[in-house]
Amino acid sequence: MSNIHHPAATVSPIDSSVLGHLPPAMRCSSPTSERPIRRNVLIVGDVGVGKSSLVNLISGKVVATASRGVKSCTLQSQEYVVTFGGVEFALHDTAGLHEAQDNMNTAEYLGAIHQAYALISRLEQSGGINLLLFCMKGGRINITTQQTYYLFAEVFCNRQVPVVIAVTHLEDYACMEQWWNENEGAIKEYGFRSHGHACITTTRGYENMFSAKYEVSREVIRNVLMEYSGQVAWKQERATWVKRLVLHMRSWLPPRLAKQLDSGELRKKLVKQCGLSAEDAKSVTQKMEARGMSTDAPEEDKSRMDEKSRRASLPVVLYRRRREF
Ligand SMILES: Nc1nc2c(ncn2[C@@H]2O[C@H](COP(=O)(O)OP(=O)(O)OP(=O)(O)O)[C@@H](O)[C@H]2O)c(=O)[nH]1
Ligand SMILES: [Mg+2]
Repeated sequence: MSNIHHPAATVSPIDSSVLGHLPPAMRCSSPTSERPIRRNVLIVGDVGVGKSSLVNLISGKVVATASRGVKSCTLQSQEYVVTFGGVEFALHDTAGLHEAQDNMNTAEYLGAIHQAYALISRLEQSGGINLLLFCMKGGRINITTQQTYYLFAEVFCNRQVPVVIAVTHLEDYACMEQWWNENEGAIKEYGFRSHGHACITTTRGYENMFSAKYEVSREVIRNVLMEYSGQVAWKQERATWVKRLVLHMRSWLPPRLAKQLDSGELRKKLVKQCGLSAEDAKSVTQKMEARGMSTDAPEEDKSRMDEKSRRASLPVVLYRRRREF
C-alpha cells in the first residue's frame, strides 16, 4: 500500500450559499481546457465522528473546520473541491445530526428541509451523487448511527448510490484494517451495507504521534474514493427527491406538531421558510397528498430497514483493542 503515489491535490473551499446559484461550468477553476472528471461525494455521519477531519485528510491540508462536538440538527453542508489522480472530487461535508431526530420542533424540521433542499439543488445541478461516504467511529453503534445511515443511504440516496464506510479513530490499532476483520459481521448484522471501506485515523495526534498512520490513512481513503466513485452519478427529479426527505423527516416531529402542518400550511412554509420555489413546493405537497401524507419510505422498496424493530437490539459495542503503547 505504501508504494502507491497520488498526484498532489489542489483544494478550493466553496461557499455553499453561492454555489446554489452558479451553473457547474462557472465553478471550474482548472487552467487547462481539458476539465478533470468531476465526482460528487457526500460525506455523512454522526456528530463529531471526524467528517470534517476526513475532508482535511483527503485534501492534504486544513480546509474544513473540525468541530468541538457542538450538536446540530440541521442538514447543513459545505462543499470542498479536491483534485487528485486526474479527478475533481467535490466533497460535500455535512453537519452530523444528533439524537433530536426523534424529537424535533417545527422550526428545526423546517430548517432541516431548508438545508436538504439546498444540498439537493446543488447536487442536482452538478450532476448527482457518485459516492456516499459514511463516516463512523470505531467503537459504538447507537440509534443515531443507524438513523443517520438510514436517512442518507436509504432515503436521501434512495439506495442507488455506492456506499463506502470510513471508520475513524483507529490510531490505537497496530494495523487499522484489523478493525474491519473483527467487526465486519456486526456491521452487516446492523443493516449497514457497503461497497468498500477504509479503516483510518483522521488525526495526527498529540505532537504528531500518529503521523505515519495519518499518511497511510490518506492513501487508503483516496484509493477507495477513486475506486468506488466511478459509476454514473445518481440523481432524481428535484421535487420527488425533496418530497422523500420531507416525508421521512416528518416522523421526527411529535404527532401533535405533524398534524398542525397540513398540506396547505406546509406548502406556504416550504416557500417562505425553506427556500423552495413555489413550483417545487406545490409539486412536493401534491406528491405527499397522493400518498396520504403518511409514509416516510417509498413504497416501491418493501425490503427497507424497519427502523423500529432494529431499535430494540441497540446499542451494540463494537470490539475495540486496548492501547498498545
Ligand atoms: N482521536 C481521534 N480524534 C479524531 C479523529 N477524527 C477526528 N477527531 C477529533 O474529533 C473532533 C471532531 O472532529 P470533526 O472532524 O469536527 O468531526 P465532524 O464529524 O466533522 O463533526 P460535526 O461536523 O460536528 O458533525 C475533533 O476534535 C477532531 O480532532 C480520529 O480519527 N481520532
Ligand atoms: Mg464537521
